[in-house]
Amino acid sequence: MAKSGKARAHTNIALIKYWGKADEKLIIPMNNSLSVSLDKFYTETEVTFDSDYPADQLILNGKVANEKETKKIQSYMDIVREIAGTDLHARIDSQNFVPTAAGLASSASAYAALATACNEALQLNLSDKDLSRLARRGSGSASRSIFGGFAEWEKGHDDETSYAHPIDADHWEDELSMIFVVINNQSKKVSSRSGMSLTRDTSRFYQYWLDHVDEDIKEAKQAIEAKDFQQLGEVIEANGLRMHATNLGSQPPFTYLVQESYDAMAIVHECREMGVPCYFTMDAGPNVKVLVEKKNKQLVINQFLKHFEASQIIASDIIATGVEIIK
Ligand code: 2P0
Repeated sequence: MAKSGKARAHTNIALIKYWGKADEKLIIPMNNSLSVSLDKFYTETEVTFDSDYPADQLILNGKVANEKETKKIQSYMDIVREIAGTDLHARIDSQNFVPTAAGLASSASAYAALATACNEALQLNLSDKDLSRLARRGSGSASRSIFGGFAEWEKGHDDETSYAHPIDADHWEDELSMIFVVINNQSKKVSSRSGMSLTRDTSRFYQYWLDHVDEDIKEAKQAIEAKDFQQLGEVIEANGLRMHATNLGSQPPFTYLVQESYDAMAIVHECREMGVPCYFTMDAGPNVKVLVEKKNKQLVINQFLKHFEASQIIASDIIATGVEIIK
């Protein structure tokens, strides 16, 4: 008899970054990270286990996935099967909901949704902590997408101890938004997986990163507790830039940032000079994400619209709730 489960998970953006693994296979990070989950970007995944299926099959946005994507999912499903004590194969039907085809689909929402759907289908009754651990095995940032609002991924030291938990912000997340400045990158993409690995192994600045990231986590948590937007903004902007600086110290050096990324950062500075607080962060690509208080969202969007096309600017609120089962 077929066993099915369907779940929705939202993507998250790290405010204090995960950059480098201590264990590549188990996906144990070198440092703690802290994120917010976004309302507008999410993945819905239905998984059906059936003894009639000879192998796992992945359907992505209605199309059979390519060999590389299918192989990655099959390795992940081997982990699920081991935990569940089953040898059933599955059909995985996954839909990404992003406002434009701007490359914002993320492995964070994908693996958080898949882990949750598997938990439901196989009736594993995993706790949020164990769900976060299971999502982590697919992609590190997915450990944080189990939760809404602010979440911290504790690096831990092994499979048992490395998982995320929510940070209680007393509903402060309801007052915040993130503005995405979508910048198309013509240059060859360095995946986050290979970028963080090269940096950990070769960057002359990596030890400095490790030595200071715990201070950033502590300061960000203090700012959340105090609902101090300026304090949070200053620490996340510095942390993001420091992550990108580690890439410049790698052998060979590389960067994800392009001229338009710097143009967007300059607009954030201009907004601050106008007395509107907002702060940027960038991940393994050229897009710039701007954290802003909801009350100032439109002002900041208007500043960006003077320099960028309307199609390049997308705003999302922060979602307070975590993964959901869809019946
Ligand atoms: C983050 N990034 O904390 C950091 C900041 C990108 C820059 O997590 O190898 O897809 O699957 O564990 O989670 C992107 O990397 O990497 C990421 P894997 P993942 O959000």
